[in-house]
Amino acid sequence: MTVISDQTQPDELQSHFDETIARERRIEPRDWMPEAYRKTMIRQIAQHAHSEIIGMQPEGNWITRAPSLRRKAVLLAKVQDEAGHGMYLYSAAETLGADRADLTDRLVHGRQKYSSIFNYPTLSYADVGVIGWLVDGAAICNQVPLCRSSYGPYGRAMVRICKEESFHQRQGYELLMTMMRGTDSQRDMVQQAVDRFWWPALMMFGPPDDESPNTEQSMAWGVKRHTNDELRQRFVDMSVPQAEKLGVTFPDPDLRWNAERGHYDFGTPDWDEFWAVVKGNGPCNAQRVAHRKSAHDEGAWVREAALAHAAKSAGRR
Ligand code: BYC
Repeated sequence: MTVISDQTQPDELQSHFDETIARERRIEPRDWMPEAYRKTMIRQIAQHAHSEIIGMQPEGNWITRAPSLRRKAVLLAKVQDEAGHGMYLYSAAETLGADRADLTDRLVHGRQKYSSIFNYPTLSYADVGVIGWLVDGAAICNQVPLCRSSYGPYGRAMVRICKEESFHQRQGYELLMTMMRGTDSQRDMVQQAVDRFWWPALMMFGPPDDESPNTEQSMAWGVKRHTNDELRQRFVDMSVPQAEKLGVTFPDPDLRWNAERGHYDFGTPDWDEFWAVVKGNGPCNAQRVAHRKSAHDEGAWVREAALAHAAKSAGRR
């Protein structure tokens, strides 16, 4: 390995970085990295952090209407976990030189993205279960490989996040199992929620590989470990037996086992709908961003008080 010092030339720094990636070692905040790598990491980590924070809204909407004290406690804990995930991820972005206040500013002014899935409404309590099962399930499928992402702070944040997401997925599935053992109208609610969330969940993995501008470079850098289509297929294969056990169907007439491929074949998501949602024109984009902005504005006094307290404590020391 190249020994790095203040006198190291740019081409040596680049080859040290390339060697680190080739050896599957981690890039740490103190290490030199190409500007494009830094930019990609900030982009992905910030989008991920924003998704966790905006992702609190669809389910948070049901906290006051949870059907029992137990369900309410579980949902509160889950939504708080998502806030925690957002915080680790903003911290990881800060290790790359990003400023948290600036990232939030970009989010609320529509200059940075968050996951398309959170722009769909939650119309019944079954949606809470379906989000846990399918949305957290898709998130786990996407994020477990990210535990091996080449950027150290991101990979390490992912380990803890995935542990919590797997609890979230199980609570969603358990909620749905309970509803499926209930009345006909509860079973209908579950099926309707599955019908509404199945395609948006498949879109969480991003556009098809041949329309994904970032995948090739991110794979070469070890930022992403699988392509969007590979993970989407893995998710479909994993979800079909779970749906059968639950007693629901997916709204896809082309979904069937392909023995030759050893995978399920499935239909094509509506990519026009995906891009419309990503560009800000989904059913709830405006509402989600406006809510985030008002929470941020109303929390200004808390941030100011915390800063004043920190300055006073430092003065006393
Ligand atoms: N929604 O070249 P591509 C959670 C954008 S939170 C919106 O394939 P990349 C949870 C993409 O950013 C789950 N935008 O991009 C929380 C790019 O635009 P820019 C969040 C999307 O980065 C609370 C363009 O489309 N998970 O689990 O290689 C409650 C082209 O795409 C989406 C993460 O953030 C989308 N679905 O791959 C419950 C995981 N897909 O930036 C649950 C980390 C694509 O060039 N992120 N775009 O302007 C990733 O793994 C990758 O960033 C993606 C996209 C697979 C999402």
